[in-house]
Amino acid sequence: LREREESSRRMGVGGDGARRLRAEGGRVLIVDDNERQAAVIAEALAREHRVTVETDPDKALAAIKGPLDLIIVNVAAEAFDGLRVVALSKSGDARRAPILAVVEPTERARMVKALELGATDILPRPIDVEELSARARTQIRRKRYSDFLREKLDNSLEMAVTDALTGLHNRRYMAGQLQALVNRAVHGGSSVAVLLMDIDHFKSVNDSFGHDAGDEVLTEFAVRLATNVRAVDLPCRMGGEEFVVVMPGAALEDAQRVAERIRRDVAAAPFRIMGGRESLSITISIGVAATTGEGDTPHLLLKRADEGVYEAKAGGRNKVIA
Ligand code: GH3
Ligand code: MG
Ligand code: MG
Ligand code: MG
Repeated sequence: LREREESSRRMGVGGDGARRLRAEGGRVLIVDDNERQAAVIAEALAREHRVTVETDPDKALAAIKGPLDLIIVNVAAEAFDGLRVVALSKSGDARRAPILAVVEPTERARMVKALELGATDILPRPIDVEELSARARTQIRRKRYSDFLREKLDNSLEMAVTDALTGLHNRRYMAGQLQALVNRAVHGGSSVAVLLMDIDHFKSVNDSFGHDAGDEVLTEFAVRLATNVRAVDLPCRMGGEEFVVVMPGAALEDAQRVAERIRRDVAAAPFRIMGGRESLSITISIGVAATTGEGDTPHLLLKRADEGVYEAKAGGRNKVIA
């Protein structure tokens, strides 16, 4: 939950993201066998950026694996193939880092090759430190901005399929996954089972202790749920105090066993609420259904599980009904 709050905060343009964008300093790697030239470049950039120099080709190939905001490669280097460093940078962990290629202006073919291999910009020799600083700053700024956009996109994609309170998958995600799994089951693939869970007398938690305490129960329930299913299972919050676990490959008996384990784990130890000041006994009712190989649809599966919940409630709650 805390992670989620942090990622929402990171998303805001007015928050940390913007501050990070404004910060000019970047992580710069200089790959150059010409020590004097490398020193000139490093000195020009060191005031604004965090600079690392590699004059050894093998070490350079290791260094391009780290997180970087700019790689400056001397493609006119004598001791090693700078063009190879450019090419390898584009396919490694640092592939999103822009590459400034230091070139000999007379070596047109090499310059073109560097650009073809993925260099973002070129820097002609002899090095003009002002031009260098300006080009480096521009490349780093662009890199930062595209990192920012990518992170924002990742976060919003994640938020679209995640329940904000518990961090479990949300109903929309569950629906998509269940549809795909049922389709596969219908076409002769492996079975899929669902558990539908409803917290018993949840309204009385809210009525007695307030809505925030109710939320604490939901969050703690999510933890007990998620820790009692297999890694391939999909624990989801449908909304309110209703949860689903989708179990790929599970037969009805497997699902019943898991459901019984969850039911027992919830009932076994009271839920601590209000910062640990109160504790509450909670129980849940669970309906279980699995694909039959004939006429299965997500809707029918969930409907059968829901009938199980209904029966469990009618039979006194704290029960699993398949
Ligand atoms: P039953 O045993 O029959 O399931 O009884 P119940 O009280 O759990 O069922 P009911 O459907 O009457 O009440 C569900 C309550 O859940 C009502 C609603 O206020 C509460 N609720 C729904 N969503 C949330 C939420 O996000 N947070 C909190 N705290 N309460 C919620
Ligand atoms: Mg309910
Ligand atoms: Mg209800
Ligand atoms: Mg309920």
